Amino acid sequence: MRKIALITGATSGIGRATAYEFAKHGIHLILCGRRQERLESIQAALKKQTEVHILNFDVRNKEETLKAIASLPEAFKNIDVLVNNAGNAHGLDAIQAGNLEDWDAMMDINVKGLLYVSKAVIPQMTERKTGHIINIGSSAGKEVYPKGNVYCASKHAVLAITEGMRIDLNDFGIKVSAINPGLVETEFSKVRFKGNAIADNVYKGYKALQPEDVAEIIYFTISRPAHVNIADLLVFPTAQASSTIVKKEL
Ligand code: NDP
Ligand code: 8X3
Repeated sequence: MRKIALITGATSGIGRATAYEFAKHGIHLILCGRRQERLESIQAALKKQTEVHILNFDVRNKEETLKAIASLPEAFKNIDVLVNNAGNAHGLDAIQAGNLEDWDAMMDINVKGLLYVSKAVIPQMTERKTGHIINIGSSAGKEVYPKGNVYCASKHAVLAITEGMRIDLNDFGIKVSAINPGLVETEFSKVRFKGNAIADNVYKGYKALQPEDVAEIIYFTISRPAHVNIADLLVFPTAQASSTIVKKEL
C-alpha cells in the first residue's frame, strides 16, 4: 500500500520541492495552496509518477480548511503523512513599528492555520493508530533575531505545538517531528518584503539552503523505521552559524 501525504504550501519553495521528492518515491499526494494554476501545473508534472489530488484553500479560513479536507475522495482520506509547511514571514520591523496586518497574517497562517489543518487530519490518524506529522518550524523558532519578533514568536509556537502534539498523540503511535531550517532560497523573502528589491539580496554572497535540501531531509525523516522518530532537527546552510551570523562574500 502506497503512503498518502498531505502537504500544505505545496505551490512554492519547500512544499513544492517536498511534493517532487515524495513523488519520486511513489507517495500519493494531496497538494494544498491558494494558487490554483500552480497546483494544476504541479499535478500535471507529477501525475506520471504518482496519484495527485489538489486542494485549494486558505489556511487562515477555518471553515474553508475543514471543508476542503473533508471533501477528499475515499482513496485519499487515510493520510499517513501531514506536512504542515504553509507559512511565511510578513515584514521585518522593530516591534514599535510593527504592522498589525503583518502580525495577524503570521499568527493566523503559521500558527492557527497549522492547527486548523491538523484538527482536520488528526482524527483519522488517531482512529487508525498511525501517522506522521511534520511541522516546518525554523531556526527562528529557536532564536529570536532583531526585528524578527512576531515571526519568531509564530515559529516558537510551532515548536511548542509540535511538542504538545508529540505528547498527546504518543498513545496512538503517531510520530511528530519539527524540521527547522535556517536560510532557504524560496519565495519567502519576496513575501516578507512584499516585492521590494531588498528581497533580491537576502540569498546573495553565500550558498543558501535550496528547497530540495530540506525536501530530502523531510523524506529522510518520514522514511525511518517504525521505532525511530526524528523529533526536532535544525539545519543551516554551511555559511550560516546563527540567525544573525552569515558569512557572505560580496
Ligand atoms: P514560499 O513563500 O516559497 O512558500 C510558502 C507556501 O505557503 C506557498 O506554497 C504558499 O502557497 C503557502 N501559503 C502561504 N500563505 C498561505 C495561506 N494563507 N493559505 C494557504 N497556503 C499558504 O516559502 P518557503 O517555502 O520558504 O516556506 C515554507 C515554510 O518554511 C514556511 O512555514 C516558512 O516559515 C518555513 N521556513 C522558511 C525558511 C526560508 O528561509 N525560506 C526557513 C525556515 C522556515 P499559496 O500562496 O499558493 O497559498
Ligand atoms: C526563515 C529563516 O532567518 O529568515 O524562517 O527567519 S529567517
